[in-house]
Parts: sequence; structure tokens; C-alpha cells
Amino acid sequence: MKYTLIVGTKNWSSWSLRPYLALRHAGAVFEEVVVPLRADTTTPDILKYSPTGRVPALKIGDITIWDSLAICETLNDRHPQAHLWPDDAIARATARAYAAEMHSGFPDVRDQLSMDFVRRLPLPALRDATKAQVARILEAWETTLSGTKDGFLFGTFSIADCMYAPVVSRFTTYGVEVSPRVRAYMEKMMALPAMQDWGKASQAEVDAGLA
Ligand SMILES: N[C@@H](CCC(=O)N[C@@H](CS)C(=O)NCC(=O)O)C(=O)O
Repeated sequence: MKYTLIVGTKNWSSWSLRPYLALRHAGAVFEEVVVPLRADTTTPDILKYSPTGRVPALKIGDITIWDSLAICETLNDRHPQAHLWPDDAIARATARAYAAEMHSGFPDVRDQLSMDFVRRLPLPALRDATKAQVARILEAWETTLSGTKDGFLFGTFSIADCMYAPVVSRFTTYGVEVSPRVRAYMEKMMALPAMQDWGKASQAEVDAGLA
């Protein structure tokens, strides 16, 4: 069945990046609709595709799935050969916990370090809550990376990496200080062909004055 992924302005849309990476990792063929964010028409434009008025959404034929994590889970069901969650049951449960923590948390990181994929910006004066959330993310990455060999959070690439990819972008944009292990992880993520392609599209938006 045909896939269409509805995303927001790529330079800014952190939630949209997540299922995009999952689709790319699964090797799925899909079309894209990019809805401009931060415009007067944003909400009505998104509502044409998604009942929540938020992106991302994935159209599978006539069916619409919304919300980044639900889309990633659906892709895991539909593309078992992509191993979007770890095979090992304990690792899978833990990866889901980290992904859910990202999905429901870190509001101050989102607020103060918003995604601006291609720009490099000064680190703002962080509130205590933001500092604590940054520290928690770095601690989480250190913990998972120390138990793996292949360089992703749970060894091979998984939905956990999709969920944290926008944080990798944010920490890169604002030059957040990280350990050598985390630096290596962030560089590996930023070098993924799908992340590079997202960056090229983001740069085109910036060049066109759209982001
Ligand atoms: N929990 C949702 C959050 C989606 C979300 O907040 N998306 C933002 C863009 S990154 C959005 O659609 N904002 C609508 C707007 O800016 O008007 C998910 O995981 O997909």
C-alpha cells in the first residue's frame, strides 16, 4: 500500500524527523507532503491530512496514522525485517522505555533548544529544569551506549535512535558539551544518509527563506 508521510518544515519539525528516519531505515518507498510551520495557514493545512492538527502523520492507502511514536510502532509491525526494535526482549522493553521517556518528556529542552537543523547557534542561558533534562539525556545515552558495540543506543539502529535524533540535532546546533562517547554517537547519527538528506532539504528551506 502506498505511503505518504506528512511532515512540517524540515528545519524545525523535530517530531517529523522521527518517522522519516524509521521509514528510511525500513527501506520503504514513500511520498512526502511538507506543510509549512509557523504560518497562518499551518493548522488548516495540517487538518487536511491529520485530525490532530499536528504533524507527522502517515497515510497508508486510505488510513491515517498520526503521532510520531504510533507511526514508528506501525512501521515496526509492517516491516519486521527492518528490526526497528531490538530483537532481545529485555533490550526491546528498555528501548521502549527510553523512547517513551523522550516522547512524553523534556519540555524545557524542547522550549529552550528548539530544533534548527542546519543553523549553529549560541547556547542560551539554560534554566535549571533545562539543565537537569540535558543531564538526564546525556546520562541515558551514556548508559545505553556503554552496553553496546555498534554505536547506536541499542546496538543496531532502532526506534530509540529515531526518537532521540532531533536531540542529536539540537545538541549539535547549540554546541552542548558532551563526552567523547556521546560525541561519537552524535557524529554517527548526523552522518546517516537519511539525516544528511533531511539536512539538505532543511538547508533548501533556509535558502528559500522558509525556515
Ligand atoms: N506528540 C506528537 C507531537 C507532534 C507535534 O507537536 N508536532 C508539531 C510540529 S514538530 C506540530 O504539528 N505543530 C503544529 C503547529 O506548529 O501549529 C507526535 O509525537 O507526533
